[in-house]
Amino acid sequence: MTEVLLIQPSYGSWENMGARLPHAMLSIASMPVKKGYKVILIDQRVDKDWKQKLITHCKKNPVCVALSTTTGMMIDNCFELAEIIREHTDAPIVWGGPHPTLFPDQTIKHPLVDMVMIGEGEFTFMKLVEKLEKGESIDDIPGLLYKKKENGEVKIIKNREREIIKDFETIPDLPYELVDFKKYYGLNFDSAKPSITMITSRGCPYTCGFCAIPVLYKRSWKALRPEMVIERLKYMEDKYGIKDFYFQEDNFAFDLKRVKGISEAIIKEKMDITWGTLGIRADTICRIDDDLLEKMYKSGARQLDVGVESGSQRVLNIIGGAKKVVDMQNANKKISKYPISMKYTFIAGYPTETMDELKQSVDLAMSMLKENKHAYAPFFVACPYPGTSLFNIALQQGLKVPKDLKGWASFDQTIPTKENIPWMDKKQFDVCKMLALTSYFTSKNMSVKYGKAHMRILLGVYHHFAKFRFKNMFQHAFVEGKVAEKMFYS
Ligand code: B12
Ligand code: SF4
Repeated sequence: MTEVLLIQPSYGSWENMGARLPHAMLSIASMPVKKGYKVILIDQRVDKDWKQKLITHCKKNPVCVALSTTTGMMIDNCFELAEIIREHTDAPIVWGGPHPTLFPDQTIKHPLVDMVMIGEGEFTFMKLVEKLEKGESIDDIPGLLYKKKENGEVKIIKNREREIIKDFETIPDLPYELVDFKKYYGLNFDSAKPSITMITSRGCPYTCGFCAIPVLYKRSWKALRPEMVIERLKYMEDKYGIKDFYFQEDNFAFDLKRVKGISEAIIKEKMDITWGTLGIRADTICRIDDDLLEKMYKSGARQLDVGVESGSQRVLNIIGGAKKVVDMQNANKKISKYPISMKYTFIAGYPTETMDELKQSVDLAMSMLKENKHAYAPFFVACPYPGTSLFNIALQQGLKVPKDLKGWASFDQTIPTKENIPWMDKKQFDVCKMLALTSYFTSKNMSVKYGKAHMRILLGVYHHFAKFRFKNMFQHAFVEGKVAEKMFYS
């Protein structure tokens, strides 16, 4: 049978910290694998021989080759891959993921793109594979853009729009056999226990101004029922010995009945696991009663990530998403009784934020860290990613928008650049960048979490200095910022 080739491109600097499972690729592979297709997944991030493998499989003339990308430097990595693919096969190169979904018409125009798939790929990619293999017309696949040759001319065809998938359980379990678990991490980079990311829900109904999720998933939310989550957890534990799970989703706890069901079932099944999640809101934590909190802890909850964003209610109101400072404080107080690692993320430099308001964020972070010894509070510089209302604000403020797909490759805020944040003056920008680095080391929990032994010692010493800088917003002679950029991003 002809192969289906999926390539997970590198993210760039993020790999310095390790790689998580390639969820997009595993997810779109799930149906073809179930139907018996020979699916090959090459992960540029973790596979040293990726290039040789890519050439070998391209030479076998696959049905198509799939690439996935967010906005930013990943696009350049896709170009590198697509050039190799072009050289060795005529198979169509299909692009998907957040960036092509936000800019389908612009993406398809690039010569290294043959097809663009908008939005969730599971069902539509399956259809595409089947039709391409049978040589059938692909003009009834919703959400697909493709190039068609007619009378020697290349035309761009845009099929009808597609709908959001309604039932999450209709997507088969991921074909984990396509990857080598040892190359990935979940909750902690150096966890003694085998640890992996898992996704049990998708989407979020809120509308925070910096977040693309409401646009990508049209404010929808869907999830696996607790029974299904447990079935999948048990499978992972039994088959692969995984003991540590990180639910990498946007709003894991949107339905508290579901969280209760999952926690109770883990306890009932006597599963010896720990878990954490990326998606839990502070107001949700405030709604959790003591009984459920106890059950969550007993079932293994050990890391919760909460988006605090700002210590100023005025700024929170501008961000949107119905967040309240008081909820952050109450949630922290409630959870501090448990040895659960809390990651509180803040955004520095949102439009109209004053230095005083930024200081309110610093003070809130410090008070939360003081109250909860299991917390850490990383700051990020506000970045106007496309698909967000923050992006529209940036446009009004004169943000220069890339004109084509190549241009978007340099729109990467892993290291924030002043040009992409037009509302900020230089002084505020420098302070925000300083906070973004020092916040990581202000809490000892964070400085000991990552890195090898010698790095930990070094970071342990730096912690005191970082805390001083952070607390006092002291940006003067910030040489370590330059060192960090060189170490991690060059
Ligand atoms: C985990 C995560 C990370 C992790 C790991 C990423 C990973 N996947 O391993 C880390 C920490 C590295 C990370 C970093 C960043 N991230 Co991030 N991340 C996420 C998060 C929360 C989950 C990603 C995931 O696993 N999704 C699950 C999979 C199944 O969904 P998916 O990738 O969208 O794929 C589906 C469809 O898009 C489609 N599809 C995808 N690819 C393809 C390909 C083909 C051929 C087809 C047919 C379909 C298809 O089908 C899939 C199944 O339905 C998402 C939010 C989200 N819910 O997706 C943000 C998100 C992707 N990140 C985002 C951002 C902004 C960043 C950073 C820039 C943050 C920063 N300031 O540094 C960096 C950039 C990294 C980079 N170079 O790309 C934005 C991207 C917005 C955009 N315009 O691109 C998102 C959407 C978050 C948001 N709230 O807006 N991120
Ligand atoms: S609650 Fe989280 S996922 Fe939902 S819109 Fe806000 S930031 Fe995005």
